[in-house]
Amino acid sequence: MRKKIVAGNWKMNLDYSEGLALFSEVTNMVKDEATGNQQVVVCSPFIHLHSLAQLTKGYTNVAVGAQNAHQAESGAYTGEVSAKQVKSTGAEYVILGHSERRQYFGESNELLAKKTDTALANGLKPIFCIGETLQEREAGQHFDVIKSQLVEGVFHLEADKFGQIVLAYEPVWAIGTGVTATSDQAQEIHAFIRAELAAKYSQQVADDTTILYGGSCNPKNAAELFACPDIDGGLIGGASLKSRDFTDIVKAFN
Ligand code: 3PY
Repeated sequence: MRKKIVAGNWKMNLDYSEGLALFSEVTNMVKDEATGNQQVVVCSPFIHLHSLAQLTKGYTNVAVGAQNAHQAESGAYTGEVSAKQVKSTGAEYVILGHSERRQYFGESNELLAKKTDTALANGLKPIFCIGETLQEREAGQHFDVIKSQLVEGVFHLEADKFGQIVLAYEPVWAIGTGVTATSDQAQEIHAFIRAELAAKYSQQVADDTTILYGGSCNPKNAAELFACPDIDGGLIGGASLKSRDFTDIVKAFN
């Protein structure tokens, strides 16, 4: 059975002590909420990773992730952080291909394919983000855009790697805008992604892959989104910075 995940994306927020304080609050509040095959993941800035990973000890359903990692194993890349370094903090996941990285840092599908390989080779589980812009949706290109992000970003992988990958559909027009895709719009794309996985690999791979929805997911809309058959949880931006809201989103599984 595929995992259900609520992952927080703190983005470039919270200083060191604020991050630790929020994480302690969140773990206390969610520890009895995420059970069985449900997992809570907090993707923090690099500065918090090691300390947060230490704090997850004792919680089976809480894990930590980074928000990026470099495609090279190591080397002269001033200011960058490698997948191996992320892994050494105790982090389990890494967000790759978030639209903010595609947009502000020019990350292409080709680069993201390399980052995915390096992350997997170092034992990290990528949360691989895909999603169309408003312009692309209005031009009716959203299915084509999603398909090429899948084909160029992750479809070079062997089927068995999909046990280590989470996909996240994040329509760019819903990120940080307060606009959420309706549950019908989100479900339509999630079903499409699953059908593409089945066509490329197998129905088993499609059924076993966790696909998250991201983009202004909040305590009010989470339950309706998570009730959709192909939506397996959320990648949560702003609401992950408030322990009560984040916990309420985790509770929306139940
Ligand atoms: C958002 O919800 O705004 C996000 O970008 C989640 O990654």
